[in-house]
Formats: sequence, structure tokens, C-alpha cells
Amino acid sequence: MSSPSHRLAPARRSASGWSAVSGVVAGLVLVAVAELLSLAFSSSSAPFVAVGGAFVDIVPPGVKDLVISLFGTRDKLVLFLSMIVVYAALTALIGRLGATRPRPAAALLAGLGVLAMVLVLTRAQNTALDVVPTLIGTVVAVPTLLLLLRTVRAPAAVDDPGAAWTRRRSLLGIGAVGLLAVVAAATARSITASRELARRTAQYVLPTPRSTAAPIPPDAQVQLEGMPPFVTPNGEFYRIDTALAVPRVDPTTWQLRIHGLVDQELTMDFAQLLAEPMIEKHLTLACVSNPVGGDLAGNATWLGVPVRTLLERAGVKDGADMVLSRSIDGFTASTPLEALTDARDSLIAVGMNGEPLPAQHGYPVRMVVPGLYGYVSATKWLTELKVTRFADDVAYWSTRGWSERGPIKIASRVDVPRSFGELSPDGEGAVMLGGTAWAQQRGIAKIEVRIDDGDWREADLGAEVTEDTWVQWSLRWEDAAPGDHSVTVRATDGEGELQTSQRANPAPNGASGWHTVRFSVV
Ligand SMILES: Nc1nc2c(c(=O)[nH]1)N[C@H]1C(S)=C(S)[C@@H](COP(=O)(O)O)O[C@H]1N2
Ligand SMILES: [Mo]
Repeated sequence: MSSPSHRLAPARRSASGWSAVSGVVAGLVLVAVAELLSLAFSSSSAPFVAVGGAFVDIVPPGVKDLVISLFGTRDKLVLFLSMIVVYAALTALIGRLGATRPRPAAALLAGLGVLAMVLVLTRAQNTALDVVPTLIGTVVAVPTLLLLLRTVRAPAAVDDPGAAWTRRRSLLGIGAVGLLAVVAAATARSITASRELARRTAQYVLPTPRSTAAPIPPDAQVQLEGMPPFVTPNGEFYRIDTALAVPRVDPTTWQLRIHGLVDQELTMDFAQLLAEPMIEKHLTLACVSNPVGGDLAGNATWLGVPVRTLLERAGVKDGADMVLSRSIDGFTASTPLEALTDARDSLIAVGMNGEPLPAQHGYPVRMVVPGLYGYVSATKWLTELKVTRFADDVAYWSTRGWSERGPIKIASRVDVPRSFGELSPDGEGAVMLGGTAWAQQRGIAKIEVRIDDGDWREADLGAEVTEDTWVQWSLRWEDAAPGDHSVTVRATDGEGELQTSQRANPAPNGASGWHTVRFSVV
């Protein structure tokens, strides 16, 4: 914008522009101060985390589904970016208002701070003390706003070059404060991130299992470029949860409480849990939000105490049919009692692929249950098991339109080729196709593959490890004709049930339908 003459009108216009900037900068100061201080408080004491968390809790059912279908596991990033945009717009408006009415503007900024404090208080793992970061952030930001507004509104004496220079310096000052706030907030965030990393590598010695899981045979893995690893490395395991900041759970103060319809309430600490006889189990977890062909599933070897053992000790009373497991952040899951007491070895898990649970996957303790989607069973950062009845208690997602029971549906997908990928025939004119399928608790008996409108062909199955783990399949397509094609896959489970072709969206109890991938042979 070139302004050959500085007359009053453009100066005033630019003053209101700078007022908006002042609003944004004061808003940044609020966040930066609160972020820095929140390092000493709960991970959800940071205002953005608390506000976002509250938002996640109240968004209408289906929105989560939509966001996950659009952005997958980047859902949290998308939420944070949207919040930043909304917050910048709000604080810019406040600043604008402040150009003519600074006090109401200051009151509005204080109001935003108070709103954030209220939302901080609604977070389950927060105590009243956790409002301190936002409180101090607000207390610093409000006078900052007034100060910045006064600087901006300083009468622009166009004829006085000295005053113009002072003014330019003030505007530079505003920019500097804004920059400092951004740097401070970013530093606080990166400290949080590096702490999470440090926590992930904070080792304690995992107990030796009483029974180890049979080793995974090498031919469970189909040797084909582009196939996912049969055992998902912890760092690649999908992550889905409502926690915008990974809860910080201290194993030295952690406790598990088992109560409700039991003969005697049980409370145990982490050392007591580690002293329990543990078993190891290969198990594929799957998310109810996984679309047909999606990758919200992962396979790991878990170490833990059978839930059954602890429920037997507490003594389940007649009439109970559900266990409501609770996370430190307030998330709950309703698991049918029998899934925790029958022979399937549902676990209170402390280990994942030979390591303590990573922070993102529930450190230090979570549940894993074969055959059920994660939202009704796989509670991370576990703190409580309430033995109850479906008639009496409702879990987090069930109050948001998802089914209260979530048995995993048969799923099969094509991993090779990728959608719109290209395959080159080998010397004999053949191409290799491959994929993954699961039907926990029933196992996969057969995989069939159809190319274009051809006949169904039976695929080769990699070694089945247990009925609770996924299997990999491959198909050698001889005489692959160059050109565009599609491949469709369907599975039959161990009970003889053929995967339905009926398309269903993830809500309310899991997607169904056959996965088709378009590709070309070149
Ligand atoms: N505390 C807590 N546990 C949770 C959730 C959550 O939002 N909060 N999400 C559940 C869902 S929907 C799934 S699919 C699994 C995912 O586990 P993962 O992130 O370790 O893959 O965790 C479950 N456990
Ligand atoms: Mo999920």
C-alpha cells in the first residue's frame, strides 16, 4: 500500500487497522502467558486445550465422524488451526472496537479469559488451581490491550515528523510484543512436546509375563512392497481420542478403583498392578470411525493383567451387565460385562510391543478388549472401573449418538495398489495385489478378490496368528492387461459369515461395505 500523502483519513483508517492488530497481540499475550504457566499445571490447564476439549465434548454427533473422514488422525491439528483463526478474528474485532471504545474492548477480552477459565474448570483432570495460568494470562493481557490501544490512538500529528517517528516506534513495539508472544507460546508448546517424548522413553521395568504370546511366524507378513507391517510399531500406531493434550498421568500417584456392583471395592496402585501376574496377547485394535478401506486399525502385542482376575477379586454382583471404564480425562466406555469375564483375555494393559505404553496410547495403564471397537472398550489413561448396568449408566460416545455396544464388523481392504496407483507386470506379465482383513473373535477364513467385473478369485492368506489379529492376503494376477482397472475385496469370517456389500457409514456402529481401489497396469 503506497501512501504518497499522509492525510488524516488514511491515518485514522490505519489507526483502526492497528487497533485490530493490538487486539490480536493482546490475545496472543494472554495465550502465551497462560501456555508458559500451564507447564507447571495439568496438561489441560492451557486455555486452548481446555476450550478445544470442551468443544470436542459438545460438537454434535456426526461432526467428529466428518472431521475424521476428511482429515483422519490430523483431526486435532485441524481443530487447533480453526481455533487459532476464530480467536484471531475475535481478538481483532475486540481491538477494532477498542479504537473508539477501549473499556468495553478490555471488558470483552477479560470476558474471553473468564470463559476460558470456566471451560478449564470443566475438564475432568483439572482442579480449581488449574485456572491460574489463564487467570494470570488475562490479568496481564487486559492492561496490555489498553496500553497498546493508547499507543495506537495517539493523535497522529501529520505535520510533526518527530511525533510520526515516535508513533512508528510504538507500532514497532506492538509488533515486537506480538512476536515475543508467538515465540513464548511456541516455546511452551515445544517444551510440552519434548516432555511427552521424554515421558514416552521414561522406562520402568515391565514385569515378565506369566504366559508369553507365541512368536509371530514370519509368513504372517506378506512380502510385498507397500504392505503395512504385521505388527504396527508404536510410533506408527493410529491414535484416536478426545484428548487435545495428552493427559499427564504420574504412575507413582496413579490408582485404579474398582467399584459399583461389587462385593468389595478394590483400589490398587501402580506397584500393586505391576505385581499381578501378567499375560501377553497379540491383538488388533480398530476404531469405529474407520471408513471402508481406512487405516484406523493397528496390531500390537499387549502386556497386562486379565480384567477378569480383578473383577473376580472384587466379586461382581448379580444384575450387573456392563463395566463403565473411566479415563483420567473423563472419557468413559461401556463394555459388556461378559467381554471382560469370558475367555477372550481382555487386559488392563501396561505394555505395548515390549515397551511401557506410550503417553498417546494410555500411559501408564489402559484397557484392551478383543472384538470390540475402541470407543466401547479401549479406555486409555484408565483410572476407574465401575461395575454397573446398561440401564443405569451411559458412556461418552453413547450420549453422542453412537451405539452403546460396538462389536467390530468384518473388515477387509486393499493396501497394494494404493488408490489410483500404478503396477508394472513382472517378466511373466503378472502383478501382485495385497491387503489386510480382520474380524476379531471370529478370525478370517477366506479372502476373495475381484478384478473389474470378473469372477471372484480366492486370495492367498498369510499365516493366521490368532482370531484376534488381522491377516494379510495377496493375489497374483496373471496376464494383467495394461490399462485402467479396479480391484474389490471381501472377507469371510471364521464362522462362515460373508462380509456384507451393504454400504454403511461409521456412525452409529461401524462402517460396512466392500473396498474397491482403482489402479492402472502400465
Ligand atoms: N481416555 C480415552 N481413551 C480412549 C479414547 C478416548 O477418547 N479417550 N478413544 C477410544 C477410541 S475411539 C479408540 S478407537 C481407541 C484408540 O486407541 P489408540 O489411540 O491407542 O489407537 O482408544 C479408545 N480409548
Ligand atoms: Mo475409535
